[in-house]
Amino acid sequence: MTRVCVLMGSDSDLPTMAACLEALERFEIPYEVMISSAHRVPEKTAEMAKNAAARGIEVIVAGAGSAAHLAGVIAAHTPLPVIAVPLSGSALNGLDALYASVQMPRGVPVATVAIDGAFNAGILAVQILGSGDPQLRDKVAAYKEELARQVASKNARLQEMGYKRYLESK
Ligand code: RP5
Repeated sequence: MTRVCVLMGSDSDLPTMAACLEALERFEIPYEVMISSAHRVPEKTAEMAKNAAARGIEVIVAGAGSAAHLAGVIAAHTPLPVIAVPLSGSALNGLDALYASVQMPRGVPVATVAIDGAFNAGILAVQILGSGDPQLRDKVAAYKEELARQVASKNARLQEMGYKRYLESK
């Protein structure tokens, strides 16, 4: 059953938002991915948000650029946790989308990741699901251990090679 709904304001967002899907796939989370704009199809977007919980969706990720109202509008219409991915590509390089996403009014939070931080949005969605799913939580813990191993191995190489050879070998 689909657990995460990944939305984006335009197909031009898909190249960046694909990293969110990769993160979900890494943890074998069933997801759906859709284009839905808070400005261009406002009624459809609101309807989708209102129905998401009843369809079994547990977390919604919304990526949008410019005056990014998608995540906020979704959050207004659902009791589910909503994660925003502010996207760059605008004249303001995503600062506009970051502020629009993160500066939500009291009572209607949106968890906002970094500009273009789609992979982290996927990881955060997995972590939210993992809070009620011990097996998934263990997988997240194993993933973090893998990250730590990668740092240790890079550092060992740096110590062994020195920075010049390390840079040349990259
Ligand atoms: C936003 O406007 C979308 O999320 C996208 O980031 C941006 C540009 O959309 P397009 O004009 O490429 O469709 O609503």
